[in-house]
Amino acid sequence: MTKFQKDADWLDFCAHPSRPRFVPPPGAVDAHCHVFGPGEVFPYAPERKYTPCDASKAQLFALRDHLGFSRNVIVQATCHGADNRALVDALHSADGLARGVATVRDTVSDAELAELHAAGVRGVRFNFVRRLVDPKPDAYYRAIIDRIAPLGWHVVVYFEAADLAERWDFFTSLPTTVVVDHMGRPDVSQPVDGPEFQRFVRLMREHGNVWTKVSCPERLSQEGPPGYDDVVPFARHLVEQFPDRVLWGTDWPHPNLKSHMPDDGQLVDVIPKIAVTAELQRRLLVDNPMRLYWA
Ligand code: 0GY
Repeated sequence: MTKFQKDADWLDFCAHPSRPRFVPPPGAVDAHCHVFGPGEVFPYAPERKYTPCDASKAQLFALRDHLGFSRNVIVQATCHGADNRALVDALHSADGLARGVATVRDTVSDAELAELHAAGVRGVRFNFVRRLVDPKPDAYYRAIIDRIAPLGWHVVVYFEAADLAERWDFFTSLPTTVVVDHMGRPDVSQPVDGPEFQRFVRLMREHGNVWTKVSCPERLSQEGPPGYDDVVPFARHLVEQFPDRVLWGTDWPHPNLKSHMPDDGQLVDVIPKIAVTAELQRRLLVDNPMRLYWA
């Protein structure tokens, strides 16, 4: 019994995902996933906007093996705020097979940053999604970048497509590699060559330090499983235009989904539809994440 009760409408992750038909190349990296708690050991943050189900490191590593992946990049989620203890614990248990993206405050000490780096953290995440965090002024994020850039870390940003225009100047001023979560969350009912998605494509075309995760069909799709076919053209476009700056992740345990919980095996089976050659698959799943997180 956890001391934190998950939200009443919380959907638990799929307990028995299917085995995917697609076999990932050797050394494949799931570059976007989370650990939650367990809340009894690693309490959820007081400022959180949701309380999830627990999702442990052991369950994450079992999923990695089941899906045929070799490594994880574990991303700090907002329900843990800037308390990275669950993340660090998972990294320490991963035998070098996991790296992390942390959340830190502008007051983080050098010693804390050094400890995170030693554990395997290689980036910080700035979350601009208003249902997940309260907004902060740009100066707050810039102060953090001044601290993490010397470590060679990058920045992961999460925002909604409608907010890109407003944040354009800020994002394009960042000196580090910038990784955008979930393709900047396009509205997939709009065309790939429409103005909204083309603004995101322009961001990547004009700024060679911007990468993206071609992840979360389950979050973006209106058609839904098993194929998530309405999301495929968006992800495929980015993989083909920017083959050296794309990453893929499960987003396990899929926080805040309200309509359906994906079968993670089906999510893996989307990969050959968005990366249609063995070479594109290798870059997406192995070369790119290894360069960013294990170099
Ligand atoms: C994701 C997506 C979500 C949650 C978070 O940090 C978070 O809480 O990122 C979401 O609710 O869209 O990537 O995990």
